Amino acid sequence: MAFGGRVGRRIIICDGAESARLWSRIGVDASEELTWVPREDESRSRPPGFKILQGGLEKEAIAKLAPAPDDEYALVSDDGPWTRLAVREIQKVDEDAAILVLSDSLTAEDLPDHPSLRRTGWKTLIRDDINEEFDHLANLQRVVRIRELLEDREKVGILVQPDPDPDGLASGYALRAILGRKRTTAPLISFGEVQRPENQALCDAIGIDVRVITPEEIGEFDGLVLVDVQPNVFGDNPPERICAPDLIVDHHPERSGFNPTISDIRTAYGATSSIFTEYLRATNTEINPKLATALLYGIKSDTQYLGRETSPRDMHSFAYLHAQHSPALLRRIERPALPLDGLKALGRALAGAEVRDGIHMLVLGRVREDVIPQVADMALQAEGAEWAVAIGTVDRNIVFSVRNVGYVRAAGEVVRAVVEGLGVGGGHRSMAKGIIPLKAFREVYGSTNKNQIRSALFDAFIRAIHHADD
Ligand SMILES: [Mn+2]
Repeated sequence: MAFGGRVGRRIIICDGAESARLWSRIGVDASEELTWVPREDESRSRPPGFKILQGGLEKEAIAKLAPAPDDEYALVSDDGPWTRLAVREIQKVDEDAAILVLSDSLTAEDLPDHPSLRRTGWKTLIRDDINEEFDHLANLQRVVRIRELLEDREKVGILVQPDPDPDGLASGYALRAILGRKRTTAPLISFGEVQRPENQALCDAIGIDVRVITPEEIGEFDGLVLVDVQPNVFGDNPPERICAPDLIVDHHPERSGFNPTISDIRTAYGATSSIFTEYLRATNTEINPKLATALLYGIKSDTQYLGRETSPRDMHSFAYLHAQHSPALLRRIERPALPLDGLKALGRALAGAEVRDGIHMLVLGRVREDVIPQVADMALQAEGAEWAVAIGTVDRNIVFSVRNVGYVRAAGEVVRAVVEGLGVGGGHRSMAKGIIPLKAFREVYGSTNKNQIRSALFDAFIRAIHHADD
């Protein structure tokens, strides 16, 4: 049996003129053969495009439609006995025919047993689409107001948080597209530069630049928008201009005491990028592959790949963007090119690799910081590894990235225990990062050579991982 593309017809059988007219309104598909079974009082009101099945469904009526084995059927009716009869008549010509019942009032109990039968209702189908359209409409209205508010401004500053993350960067980039502005008239601004390597990779891949400004320079902008951030992030006493911006679009818990002209704060959302995806869709703004990739990455990183605080809205936007994004660009962002000396350091570390007590620890020596998390990702693939720890020296710090298989103690907790009293660290269930100043490490362990780092951190990880069992 081959399940190739079907070549059969769709035979649509409507119970009465009303259901036939409903079908003809949704548009007639060339592969559909429309059949109308008149009710007693409506023999003269044949809906256009419909064949008539005179005399009801009895007396081998279905055979008159010249059914073939590949044909599919739809029965449009709210009448139980009519539908049961229709199914039985179809079974006579094709015992395992595919049958769709379109009805809002019939339930599974009203329908006969038939293996390939599905039921759905017009109202459910249309209701979902109508609700979605109303959502688009509400978003459209918000964007219309935002555009009106900002259209006469010469220079709109799009303020993201200091050391902006992918969600903020993508949202700011999307807002500029929605406003139809260029980087000169709507620059992304921040009080701190983009620091994390993967965020820098996003900026490089997409072509996003962030201008670092001082609080005084806020005065150059006659329009100010806060994206993925609220004024409280800028200290206890943020500049007055920041407390009364033109617009705030964010998903963090709503803070009071500020006076934006317009605010759209949706705390149920996992990412501000999802809000901007809705704005773009509602206004039919073109989402090119770069923009789609940036927003997709924004949602992905803020929700830990749709795992944390993700709403169905984020899922919807993610699925929509996924169809438009560039996989090559996304790879460039998520897997930044490794420098050769980083690869050589990895080679040396791998030469002595071992998995002991479920921990695969690789000590890289001095490397560029973004090499460390990439090595940790890879190291978890070692046979028997439940934990991967990649350790490198960056500036005056020991920096390490931790990954685990997910069903062990949370990585963030383990790292906090490891760095306690020595440095800083934290993270989530299966990913975490720690930083210990070389000076602090030397004070406790005497030396900072690779062997000392390996043995001291290995012992600390063993203690932290098994601490939860106490
Ligand atoms: Mn965010």
